[in-house]
Amino acid sequence: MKTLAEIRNDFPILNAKVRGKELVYLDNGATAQKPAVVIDAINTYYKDYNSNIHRGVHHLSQVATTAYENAREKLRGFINSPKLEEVIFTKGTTESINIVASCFGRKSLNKGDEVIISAMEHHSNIVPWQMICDEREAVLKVIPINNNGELLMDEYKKLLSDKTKLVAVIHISNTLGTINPVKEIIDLAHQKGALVLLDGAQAVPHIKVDVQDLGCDFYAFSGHKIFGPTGVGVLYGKSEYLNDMPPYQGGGDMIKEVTFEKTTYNCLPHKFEAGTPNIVGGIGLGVAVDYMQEVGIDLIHKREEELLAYATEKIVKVEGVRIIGEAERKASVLSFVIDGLHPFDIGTLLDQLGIAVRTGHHCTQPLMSFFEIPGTIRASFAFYNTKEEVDKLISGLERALSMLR
Ligand code: 7TS
Repeated sequence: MKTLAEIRNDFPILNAKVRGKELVYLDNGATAQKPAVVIDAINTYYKDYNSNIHRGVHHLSQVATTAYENAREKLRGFINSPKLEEVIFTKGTTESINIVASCFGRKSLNKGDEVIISAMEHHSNIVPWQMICDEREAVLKVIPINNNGELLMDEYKKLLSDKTKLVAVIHISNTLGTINPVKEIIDLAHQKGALVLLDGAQAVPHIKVDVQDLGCDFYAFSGHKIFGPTGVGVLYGKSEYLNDMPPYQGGGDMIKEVTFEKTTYNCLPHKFEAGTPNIVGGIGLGVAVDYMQEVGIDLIHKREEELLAYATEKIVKVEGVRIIGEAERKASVLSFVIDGLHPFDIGTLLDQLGIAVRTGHHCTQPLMSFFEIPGTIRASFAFYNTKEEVDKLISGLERALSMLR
């Protein structure tokens, strides 16, 4: 088992100085830092075997293809997908959700059909559904939440009907940290014959995700939030549904045969992977999930739970602080507001101390309206963060308060 010091040593950027201060990186919800093994893998690809993949007879192309397809297998194992073909490489969560909204929607949504999302969705799990519902004359329904930031499951049950075709919900909220009861959500939807997509962008960094155990039909996540490169992510989907959906984009790689009269499409996963993909991104992401598994998801979860408990206990003692998101089951996301002060001003002062937090609406504007706030200050922790960093956040906040008040 790696010690905390060893873990921190694996991430070169954690030794950086920002504005002359030691970096305190608490913006992991936006993007996580990268371990040296991932950075090295990217470097090695470009130095030693940069080449386009699939159908290449030459050596480098074969090496790159093998590395890319090995990475797919690693991701399959990471989420325990039963079939390799059900793991589609995308640009990230946003693209994964757009693929399902667009392709499932065009095939299966008709006038009067219903799609259910929740009040705590990221914009990327709202807007694609608004767009396709608009186009298909389907109706979008929203599961409400309580003041702690938990879904009202009784209301969800009332929304479900024979008209419900798909339920798309966030697994863990990026703004509130709420861990949603997704198994129950899936079971209830399936009883009505509706499919379920989970936005797992904030879940895969923190907890073990097993798509077979969950029973979801689609699962979307981004590589950059799990210590991999930007511009790559995954859409998991059950092959029976992916096979049934039309392709997302047309182009190279997604075809079997093209004539001017008729084109036939490639098998999964290639049908949804038109054009040259983010080859180095996929390879880097494979290394990132290897790294997470080496550290151990259980250790990651345990360390983050401790950090969240420690930070929550300390922050409630800061004068005027109100935590936004007090669900019973929470991941290591701590959003808060401070009476009379704008989140942006606090964020700017913390930045002067080398402390990186995120301020604003976190791409969840409907949630901000619900809580009647302009935004929050959000500290989001990864397993490489320390209690000393939490202490620096708290003393930074106190300093900011004494200057702003
Ligand atoms: N879904 C959730 C739950 C997210 O947290 C994010 C990004 C996305 C989808 C979109 O992911 P992308 O990789 O496709 O952009 N969330 C955040 C955040 O909380 N702060 O910056 C980005």
